[in-house]
Amino acid sequence: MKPQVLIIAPLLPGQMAQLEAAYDLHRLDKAADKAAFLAEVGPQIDAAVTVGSVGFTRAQAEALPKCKIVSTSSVGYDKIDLAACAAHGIAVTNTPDVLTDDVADTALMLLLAAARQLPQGEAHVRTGAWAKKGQMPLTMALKGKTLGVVGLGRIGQAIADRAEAFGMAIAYSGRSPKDVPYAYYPTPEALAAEADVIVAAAAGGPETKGLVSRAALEALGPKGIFVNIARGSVVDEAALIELLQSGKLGAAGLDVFENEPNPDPAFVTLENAVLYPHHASGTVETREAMSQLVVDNIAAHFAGQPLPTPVPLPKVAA
Ligand code: 8YV
Repeated sequence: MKPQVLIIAPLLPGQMAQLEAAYDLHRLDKAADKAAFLAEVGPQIDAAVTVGSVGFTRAQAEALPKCKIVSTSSVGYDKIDLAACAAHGIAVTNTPDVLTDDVADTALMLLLAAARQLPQGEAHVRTGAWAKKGQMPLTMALKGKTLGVVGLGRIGQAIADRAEAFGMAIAYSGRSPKDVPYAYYPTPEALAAEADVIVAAAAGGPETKGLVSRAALEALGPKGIFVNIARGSVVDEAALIELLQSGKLGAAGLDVFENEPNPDPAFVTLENAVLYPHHASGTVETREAMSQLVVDNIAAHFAGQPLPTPVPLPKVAA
């Protein structure tokens, strides 16, 4: 009998075909009554596939007594209940590295669009304002400015590399200093006081909820720019909206929001916010690489080989 794999959220078609050829798939993503479907197939499931925006819950772990691995097509795993996976002996894998460049590119795209006012410039052309009103207002150069990275992990470092190529100085904040040639600050507030731009690149989850506080956004100031390619939970979103509305924060470039895919409706009223629908890894090339890494992790599990990209799990209380 083939291993039984639960599809909580699908991969790209090429990788789904690989899963279909190797395993018996059970499509929870297509089930009308998901609770009934889980009750029926849950006891036979050996592995599960999901994505970052969907995750894996404690209830699902409890409904899959035989499941030994959950593989997510995402680098973030803030919607996966790691404690439940640890308690039920379920390994977790994610998809780091293959998406680093696209996510870092998106951070710079959002920063440039916010700093050079791309949405406003496009409107200036499309609406005929250029002919009627002449040149659009002057904007902000990146060269010579300081970029503060909140969370200098793999993606944060890739963003810093790109920003340096644009002539920016780099500073960062995080739990502890790293062996890097950048100024370190212990908090985002301290970092924002010294930076012209801050980019949130920290992992999502309870430990980073509200990490970029109202005080940090206020410290950026009316010419400051905030970029978020991490998670909506990483910033005080109410403060972000209020400060953008009042002009106490200059601009924002946002790929992630609370309450996706229905972010706070205030965002679409903000001319000084560049908005992107959580699509930083959303290229054919990167999503195929992420999907393939999920397939490879599942295959390694069933072959009894080391998992390519395991997620560290919390220790289970004795
Ligand atoms: C995923 C992401 O595509 O990798 C992550 O953590 O946020 C994105 O790249 C998204 O989570 C898929 O739902």
